[in-house]
Amino acid sequence: MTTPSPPSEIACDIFCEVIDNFGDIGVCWRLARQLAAEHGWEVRLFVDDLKAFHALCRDVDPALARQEAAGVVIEHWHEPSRAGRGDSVTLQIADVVVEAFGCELPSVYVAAMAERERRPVWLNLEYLSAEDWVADFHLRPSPHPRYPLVKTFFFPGLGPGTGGVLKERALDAERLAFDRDGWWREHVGVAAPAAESTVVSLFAYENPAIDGLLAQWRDASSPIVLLVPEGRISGAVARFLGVPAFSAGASGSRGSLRAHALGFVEQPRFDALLWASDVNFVRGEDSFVRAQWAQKPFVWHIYPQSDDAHLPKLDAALAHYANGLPDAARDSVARFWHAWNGAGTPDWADFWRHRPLLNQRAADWATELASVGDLAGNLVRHVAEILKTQLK
Ligand code: TRH
Repeated sequence: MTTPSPPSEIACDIFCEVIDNFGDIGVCWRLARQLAAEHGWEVRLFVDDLKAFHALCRDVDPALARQEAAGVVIEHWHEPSRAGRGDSVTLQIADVVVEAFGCELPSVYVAAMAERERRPVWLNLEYLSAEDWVADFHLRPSPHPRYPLVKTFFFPGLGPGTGGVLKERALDAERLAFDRDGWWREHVGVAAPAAESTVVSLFAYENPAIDGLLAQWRDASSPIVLLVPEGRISGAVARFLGVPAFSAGASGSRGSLRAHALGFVEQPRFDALLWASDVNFVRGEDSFVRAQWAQKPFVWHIYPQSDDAHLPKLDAALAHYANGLPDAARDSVARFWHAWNGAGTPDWADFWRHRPLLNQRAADWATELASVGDLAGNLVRHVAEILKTQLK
C-alpha cells in the first residue's frame, strides 16, 4: 500500500448559505480571499446568494454559475443536492472543507468526501461569540453518524483558546498609511471635518433608539458629522432630517448635526469608513470585528436573536472589550451598548465624556485581540497538524 503524500497545494471548498444581510457572505468572502492570498490555498467558494455577494464585490456576476474573483473560484450553489458542476462521479472534493455557520453540505458531496482516498479535513466554522464556553468547544470533533468522517467545530472568539477573528496581514499597515483628507474629498465630497467635530459612522439595523440619539447630536455643544452607509437605518435618518430618502450622495443638517449618506462600498473599502471616523456604530459579525481592528471607540448593534439569546453575547463582548477601563467609563460603555440594543435610553454625553479613555482602550484592546492570532492563520495551522497526523 502506498502512503499518500501531502498535497503540495491545499485545495479548500467553503460552503456559505446567506441567511440574511451581508455577514455570512462577508465572513466567508474575507476568509476565502485571505486563504488564497496569504496562504496560497486553492479556494472555491460555494454561495447560494450571489446578489448579496455582488454588493461586496462588484466583479461577481449574479448570473454566472462559475466565475473567479480575487484568486477565488466562486460557484453559485443553487441546488442543495449538488455542489459545483460535476456529478457524483466527477465531483472534486477538496483537502479542506469548510461548512460555514452550520449550513448543510450537499449529500452527494458528503458521500464523496467519505470515498476520497485521503479524507478531507472538515470544519464547521461557527458564528463569533465572546462567551467563555467557546474556548471549551473550539476544535471539538464530531464523528459523522454514517460515514467514516469527522467534522471539527471551529469557533471564532475574542479570547485565548478560541479560533480568533479574521485579520489580514497588511491591515495595520494600510490603516497607518490611510489618507484621511483624500478619503473625505473622494467619498464625501467635502474636506475632512476640523478637530472640534466628532465624526460618527452609523452602520446598524433599524433601531428605536436612533431618534433620541439624533436629537442629542442635533443639540450637542460641538459639531457632530454623521456618515451613514445606505441601508436599514437610512429611513430613520431621512425622517429625522425631514426628507423622503437618505440615499448615497444626500446630506442634511439639523442644529449641530450634519449627516452625509454614503453608497455601499466593496468590502475591502469598508475599513476606510471606520478609519475616517472618530467613533463607529457597527453591527452583526464582520463589521463588529473590523471596528476592533480600526482602533477607534465603537458601539455594537448585535444581530438580534429570538428569546434575547444575543444579550449574553453582548455582555460577553463587553467583558473583554471594556475590561481594561476604569469603572465609570466601563459602566458608561455598558449602559450605552445596552441602550443601543434595546435596554434603556442612550446618553451620548455620558458615553462620549470618556473619549480619551475609550481611544486608549481601543488601541490596547486591538493588541490584546491580536494575541489570539488571526482566524485564517489559526485555521491553516490546525489543518497542517491534522494533515501531518494523517500521514503518520
Ligand atoms: O450585514 P450584517 O448584519 O450581517 C449578519 C447577518 O445578518 C448574518 O445573518 C448574521 O448571522 C450575522 O450578521 C451575525 O453585519 P456584518 O456581519 O457586519 O456584515 C456586513 C458586511 O458588509 C461586512 O463584511 C462589511 C460589509 N460592508 C461593505 O462591504 N460595504 C459597506 O459599505 C458596508 C456598510 C458594509
